[in-house]
Order: sequence, then structure tokens, then C-alpha cells
Amino acid sequence: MKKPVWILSTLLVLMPALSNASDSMADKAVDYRQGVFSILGWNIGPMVQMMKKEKPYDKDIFARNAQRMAAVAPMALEGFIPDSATKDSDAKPKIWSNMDDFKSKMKDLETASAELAAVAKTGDMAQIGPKFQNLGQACKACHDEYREE
Ligand code: ASC
Repeated sequence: MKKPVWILSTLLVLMPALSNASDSMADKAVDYRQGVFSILGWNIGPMVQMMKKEKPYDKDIFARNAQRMAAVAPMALEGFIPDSATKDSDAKPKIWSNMDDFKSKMKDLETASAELAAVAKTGDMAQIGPKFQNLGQACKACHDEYREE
């Protein structure tokens, strides 16, 4: 390769990494937690459809998605570092002045998703229904209080 070509291609390859490196810690934290919530949203979506009978109930997919949520939910809190209520974030600043309550709501999410994952394996709707309701409540409780609409 001619020199200008490889310099240019090296730059192009490195650019995304370089631009991420120049992001502030707050921007990275926002990206991180939005990634976590994207995973949660992606996985709860089909479960909601199954519960509403908009989609046939598939025990394995339901249990898999519940398991994923249980694995990922405990990763969210870490992204709420100090001073990370940025313009790209829907997190309300009052999260940081109510951190104990916020943590307890995050804990509720962890518990609800773990309990759903446990019963989802049985395929027994009598058990799944109430646990799914709890999970929806845990999502909503935090959104109502701490997420910008
Ligand atoms: C969902 C979803 C949420 C929660 C919330 C529960 O399906 O994407 O954020 O449930 O709406 O009230």
C-alpha cells in the first residue's frame, strides 16, 4: 500500500475508538446505562406480547429472555455515576439527590427479574403471571419517578 493510503485507512479504523476516548466519563456512563436498558427493553418486548397474547407463548424464548433480564438488571446501577445527568440522558437529576430510594427501586428490578426467571422455567402461567406483573411494576415505579418522558 502507498503511504498516504495506509495512513488514511489507519485513521479511519481508529476514529471510532478515538472519538469514544474523547467522550467524557459522564457520556460513557450514559451510553453504558442506555445499553443496559436497551437490552432489558429488547428482551421484555416479546414477553409483553406473549402475556398479551399478541404472540404465541413460547416457553423457551420467554424463559431465555427472563434469564437475560435477570442477568443484566444488576448491571444498570453502576452507570449512574455522579454528575451524569446530561442532555442526552432521560435520567432525572433527582436520582442523585434520592440515591437511596433509587437504589432500592433498582434492587426491586433485580429481585423481580430474578423471581420471574426462576418461575419462567416451569412454564406455569399461574406462577409466571404475578411475577411478570411485579416486573412491570418495578419498571414503571422507577420510570414514573426518575425518567424524563
Ligand atoms: C415494558 C417496557 C417497559 C416496562 C414498563 C412497565 O414492556 O418496555 O419499560 O414494560 O412500561 O410499566
